[in-house]
Amino acid sequence: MTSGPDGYGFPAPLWRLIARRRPPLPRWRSPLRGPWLTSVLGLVLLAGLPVVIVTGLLSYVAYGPQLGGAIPGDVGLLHLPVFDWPTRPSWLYRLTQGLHVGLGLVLVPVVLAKLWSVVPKLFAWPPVRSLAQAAERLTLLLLVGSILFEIVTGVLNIQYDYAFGFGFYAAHYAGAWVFLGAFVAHVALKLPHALRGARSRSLRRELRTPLAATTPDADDGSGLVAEHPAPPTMSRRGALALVGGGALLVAGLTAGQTVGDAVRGTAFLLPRGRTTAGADGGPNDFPVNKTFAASRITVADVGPSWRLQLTGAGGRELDRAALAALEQHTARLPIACVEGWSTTEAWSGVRLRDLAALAGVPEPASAVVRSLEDGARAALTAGQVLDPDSLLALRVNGADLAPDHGFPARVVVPALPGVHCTKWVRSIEFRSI
Ligand SMILES: Nc1nc2c(c(=O)[nH]1)N[C@H]1C(S)=C(S)[C@@H](COP(=O)(O)O)O[C@H]1N2
Ligand SMILES: [Mo]
Repeated sequence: MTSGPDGYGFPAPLWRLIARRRPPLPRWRSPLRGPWLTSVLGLVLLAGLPVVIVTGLLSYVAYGPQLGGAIPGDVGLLHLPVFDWPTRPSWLYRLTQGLHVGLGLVLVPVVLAKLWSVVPKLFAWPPVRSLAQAAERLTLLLLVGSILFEIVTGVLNIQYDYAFGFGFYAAHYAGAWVFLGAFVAHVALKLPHALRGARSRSLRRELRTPLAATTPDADDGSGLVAEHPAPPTMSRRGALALVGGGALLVAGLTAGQTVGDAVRGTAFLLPRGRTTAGADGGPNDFPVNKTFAASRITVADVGPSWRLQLTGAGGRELDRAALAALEQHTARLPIACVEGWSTTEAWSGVRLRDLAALAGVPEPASAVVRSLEDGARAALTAGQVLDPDSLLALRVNGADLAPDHGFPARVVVPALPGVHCTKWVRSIEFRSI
């Protein structure tokens, strides 16, 4: 836009000067850009993004910040109201984290289309017209910057590509708060416009309007509509189909990582998770996160000399035969990774609550599990130790655990984030306070 109705508060001669000095910025000409398309895409994001935000924050809680289990540990003012993450339903984290990653990926084409639809505003001239408008542009910078940052860090993380050289969790968590603040401000400012924009055309009629009958929106001063629109090369329904098709394609390429089994092969965005331990179709044939080889544990460490150390009121050591002689319990439980993939298997072993009783702490306040792997450690809440399906698993699907899945013993707890289902367990410490 090269003229302002009243110069936006600039003295008139100055305004004319600035307006005439417009540098050779691109002139966007798509006739599809306008309040209707931007509003429709915005309302889709308004429905979907809160789910991504809430499930992301829930993942932070599920990691157990109260037991020092969350990353980043010290979040200063950004701490959430923390509660003990439940163990029921056992697929709770599988659902919340599957939604966080899955829906987050599915919405990427919608976010990109929304950015495409508003890009002329980035090149508005003059760049700043008033204090209020400068403030609004600043929130937009934070909004766009943070959502792109969250998408890029999130996608790199699920591909195990730590190219960014800083801690993923701290960055993604801080970015989430920037996004949340900017998103709330943006919705508060724009919701009335979005509702009006979406009502400016009938969706049903647009879905029946072919390319030949596609006309530009009327210029409403929103800065979205092209001043000199080019002839359309695509109808609005075509644009929606393109975005929807992109979202469906991403959904199709993602769903397999949590639906699992036969369709896991279609999960093209699933990284190393496609590696499986053991024979094809065998009991240990399901995704492996860190392999035994990558854990740097020696074969001797998991050989006949392996002992489980239990500490609590007293100390105890059990070898694998002694563990296998205790009452065994089988439960079908998911391993649900923060990266969005999950797999449900039948695990057998000793109940954690039986081990707590053996250690002389039948009512533990918490427990700390340590692995043979250097630095691998996880804390469990009382509820997670006492759930009747919480196991120190020795076997999976009727066979001994493969080394890649944590032989000699691993923790599996219903609804616990996969990262805390410690493999190659060395010790469990049951704490009474
Ligand atoms: N000792 C140890 N335990 C671990 C891990 C690890 O790297 N080291 N990875 C965790 C993560 S992030 C997940 S998702 C699950 C995956 O279990 P799986 O490899 O048997 O599928 O193991 C968890 N247990
Ligand atoms: Mo994980």
